[in-house]
Amino acid sequence: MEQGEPGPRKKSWRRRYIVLGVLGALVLIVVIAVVVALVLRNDTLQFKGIFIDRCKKFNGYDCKKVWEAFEQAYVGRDPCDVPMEAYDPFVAATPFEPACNRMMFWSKTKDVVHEFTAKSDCFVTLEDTVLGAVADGLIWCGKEGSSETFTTDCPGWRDCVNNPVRSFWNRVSAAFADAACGNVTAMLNGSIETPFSSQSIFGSIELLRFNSTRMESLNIVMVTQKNPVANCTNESLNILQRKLDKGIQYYCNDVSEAQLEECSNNSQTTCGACW
Ligand code: JS2
Repeated sequence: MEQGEPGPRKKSWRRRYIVLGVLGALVLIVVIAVVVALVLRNDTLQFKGIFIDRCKKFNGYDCKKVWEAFEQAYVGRDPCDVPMEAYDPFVAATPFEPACNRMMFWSKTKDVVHEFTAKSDCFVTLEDTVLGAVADGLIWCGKEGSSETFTTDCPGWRDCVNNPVRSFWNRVSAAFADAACGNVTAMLNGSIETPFSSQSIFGSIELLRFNSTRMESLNIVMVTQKNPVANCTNESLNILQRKLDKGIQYYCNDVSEAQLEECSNNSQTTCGACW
């Protein structure tokens, strides 16, 4: 044995350290993989729990079936390859009785419209039905090769057109508009230059599905604040009227937010018009 070369005893210890090191690394990788799997599983269970709790607030639905019809649209798929038609089974699993003369659409007025509709049963928005309530305010997506529902690292609204959230809202908005009947209301924002946009969901999907065989009128409520930027004479409303089914009567009222608030506080008993 040459001078300086480790002896057999030292070699065997070095071999043991290497084996222990490799084993340690393997154990660490397994522990990390298990923790990640548990976190992802927990993500899915948490999201599913919220979804089903919300579904159960509505009578007459098999919420397990509704959940399965919802998740089949995106689970295991590229999160940029979920077309709106993927949610057709979900829409089929959540039929709802249209509230003729009480249906409320909106655009750029989410907070004020829901503050208004929450105070009475006079109006119903998509988010007040099981169709919209189960996913309102939530983010979700799937990934190829995974059976989990992810709530982080999902594509944003504008990252790709066919993402799970955008396609969901496009599809359920279409279903809600297909059921629009009687005198329908839509709340628009008088604090922006263009209260009606052809690119919005209201302008590109819902308005185009309003049908005079079911609908009598569309009543625009232009919500104005102290310094209104737009009102019922705004040019964008001419574009809206050109797109509206000619058999549907069109009305528009400028209403201040303060007037809405005062009226909705009083209209808890009777659904008198607040405009
Ligand atoms: C609800 C969400 C979320 O008439 C309304 C509703 O029926 C809605 O579904 O679609 C219309 C509003 O969309 P629009 O005209 O594009 O207005 P906006 O204020 O620019 O967009 C609000 C977002 C609508 C779709 N949407 N709706 N609850 O959690 C939700 N998340 C998104 N993306």
